[in-house]
Amino acid sequence: MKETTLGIIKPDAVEKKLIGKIVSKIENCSLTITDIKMVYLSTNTLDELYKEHIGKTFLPGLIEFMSSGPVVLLLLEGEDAVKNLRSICGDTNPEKALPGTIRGDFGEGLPKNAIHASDSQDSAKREIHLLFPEHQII
Ligand code: 3AN
Repeated sequence: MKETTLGIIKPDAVEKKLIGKIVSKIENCSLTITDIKMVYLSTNTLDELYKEHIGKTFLPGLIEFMSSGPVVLLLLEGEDAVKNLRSICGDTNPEKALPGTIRGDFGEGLPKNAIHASDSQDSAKREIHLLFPEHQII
């Protein structure tokens, strides 16, 4: 089924000039970029983005890292886009991610794992609403 999903190239990968290589991997797995922008995410926006992780010990460090530099937001479309993007990202933990995946090739550890990918259609809808408000149907 054709879906839309969201990817975020994280500050570690932006700093290491990996945007091009990551975008290439994404485009090579049949996902189409329908919008892209570089932004700084505020702690307020990150609180909302990561609200499912409230109470987890890693959340403050994750928010500090995600607000430490620019990120690249990717709006992506394609067949089974959510699953497809998660699969090219690889395991959350770069040490467990397979070679060839974005996290396997470019992740440093946690939370510096190069990319965020929505984990379901519902999450994608919520995250796109938050980060690409200009795409809402009015
Ligand atoms: P995923 O991003 O693969 O869906 P989640 O939702 O479990 O994984 O975690 C969200 C983000 O939180 C991860 N991308 C990672 O940056 C960070 N994270 C997850 N587990 C840890 C951990 N144990 N220590 C530090 N950061 C973590």
